[in-house]
Amino acid sequence: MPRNASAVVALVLVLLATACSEEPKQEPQATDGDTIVVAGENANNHGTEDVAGVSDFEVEMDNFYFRPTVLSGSAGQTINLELLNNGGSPHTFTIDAAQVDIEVQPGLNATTKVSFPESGTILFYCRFHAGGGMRGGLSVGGDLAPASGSEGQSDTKIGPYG
Ligand SMILES: [Cu+2]
Repeated sequence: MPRNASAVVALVLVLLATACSEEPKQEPQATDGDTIVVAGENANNHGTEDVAGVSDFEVEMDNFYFRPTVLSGSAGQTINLELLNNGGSPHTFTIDAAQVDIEVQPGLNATTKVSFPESGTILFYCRFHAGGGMRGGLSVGGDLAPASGSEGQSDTKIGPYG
């Protein structure tokens, strides 16, 4: 019996190791990635995407970052974001000025329509993990300074779909 039990434990460990190795290889763990300053706050950096002229875009929420971390758009642009939680914990997409606060459970998604500021960056963050750098921004042209002008707006729909 002890021998069988340890064989089971070993098999479970192998399965866990396999699951972990399926993380995207080019992306470092959040704690290993670089940190950038977005609208005056530290953010775990998982890339910047140019979304100027794009009307729908997917943002991954994971442990503990947003990918992409910075969306670079144009002044006043509106965009529909699909928030997809690929992590193992609930995460939120929260923008104080726009009164956006969406909690997404693991494996589910939600959509929200948000607008870019006139200049600079509007900060978004996860209420649960912002202290660990789970933050990002809606940036006009890649300028990461805090936003001026529009405070943003939103139209949120929550729930799994598609
Ligand atoms: Cu989170």
